[in-house]
Amino acid sequence: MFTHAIVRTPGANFDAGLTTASFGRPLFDLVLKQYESYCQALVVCGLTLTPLEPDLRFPDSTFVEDTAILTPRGAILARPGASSREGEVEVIRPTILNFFPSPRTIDPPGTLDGGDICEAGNHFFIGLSHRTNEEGARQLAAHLAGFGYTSSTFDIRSIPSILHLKSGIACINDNTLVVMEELAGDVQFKKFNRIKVSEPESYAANCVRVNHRVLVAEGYPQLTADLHANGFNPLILDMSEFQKMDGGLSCLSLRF
Ligand code: CIR
Repeated sequence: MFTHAIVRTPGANFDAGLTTASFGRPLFDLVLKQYESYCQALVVCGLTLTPLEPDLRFPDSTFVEDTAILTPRGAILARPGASSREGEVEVIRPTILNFFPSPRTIDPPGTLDGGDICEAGNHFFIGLSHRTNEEGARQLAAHLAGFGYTSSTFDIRSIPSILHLKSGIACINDNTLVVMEELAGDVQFKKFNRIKVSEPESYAANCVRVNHRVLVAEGYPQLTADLHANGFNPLILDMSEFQKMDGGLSCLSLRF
């Protein structure tokens, strides 16, 4: 069970962040409205929020997930692979220290975005992406091993439609993955119950289990129905403005 989440309000220059999407510019009023609904949803799921102020130096800094990996046994500060985001870790460090007094770090030349790390019980899948390199993955695997967790890497560099591993996969209980079709057949995922997400709904694969609910993006009826059919309780949120900046549900919070 999670009890807390760290979130950061989007800044007025949110639309200056990185993106590969071609859905147009985000509408800032709607960004804030969707962010508020997201925060309310976390509260409905039983979490106490630590809300951080917008930081205009870092337009992508509302995507706090990329700055750290928080586990029940300890934290690791990430080292984002995009140079415009590197400074976000120093900014969030004091907040993480309030909850995790001695976080491990990812050091140069390692790079690692939290969005590439998928926790599946005591095992972690580490995505190798255009943000997370082999050295970052190696350092994280060593830290996780020190905490008593296992890990394995999964290379997504040849899959242009996803930025991070968790853009295409979510673990919603120890035994169940929501996974986009392109990844679903991989041998690493075969021992899990897999709820497959077809190509037209692939954005929705970035869903998040938060205690008794699964947060799911609005507009993806097949995945929503499949979650119900598998005994999960989806909570639907409009994510249109975050999708314009390559963001999804998991990236907007650090949950622990
Ligand atoms: C970026 O490109 O870094 C941001 N615009 C989006 C980050 C999304 N983060 C995530 O999926 N964990």
